[in-house]
Amino acid sequence: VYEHINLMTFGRNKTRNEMKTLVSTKPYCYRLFQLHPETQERFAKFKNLTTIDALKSSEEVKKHGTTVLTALGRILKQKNNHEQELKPLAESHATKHKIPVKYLEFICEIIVKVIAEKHPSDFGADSQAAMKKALELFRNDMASKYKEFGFLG
Ligand code: CLN
Repeated sequence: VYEHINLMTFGRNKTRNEMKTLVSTKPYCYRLFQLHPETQERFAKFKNLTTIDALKSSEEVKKHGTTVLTALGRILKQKNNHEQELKPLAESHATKHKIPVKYLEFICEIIVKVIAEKHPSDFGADSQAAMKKALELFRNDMASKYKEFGFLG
């Protein structure tokens, strides 16, 4: 994600590591779990984290956030030629984790909101719109692949 944002003016003068720090991964996870508790139930490994403090201090949550954002960043960098990256992700989320497309909408919305809140002057309306569009394309392709795997999400 940070690499994609980097491509879009935000953080133009920042190094990759600075961007990593800026786009810290945890707020996405606990915001998602707070707003949409049903999403947390899909994670056997996070079931014991029942308070916001437990979520905030969990190394596992941090690790998973990095896994997700790294995968998403890799996909966005393909600029829509992401068939190869997307397929295994769609397969696992459709057949193994059974994640409705609606949940993907939730997390995409939160990703844009968290970045916008944290960096209001750098991530303005244009960047937000570009990011939303990119995430929408990602989601649509995930939904099509879901169907190929027989999951109607
Ligand atoms: Fe996810 C695992 C990327 C949204 C639920 N997810 C993974 C893995 C990713 C990954 C890479 C590890 C490999 C694998 O199983 O496949 N997830 C993403 C990306 C997005 C994403 C990219 C969207 C931006 N994932 C979601 C949610 C959904 C979910 C829509 C619920 C809330 S957010 N994902 C899972 C679950 C696992 C997983 C349950 C398995 C976690 C584990 O037990 O290790």
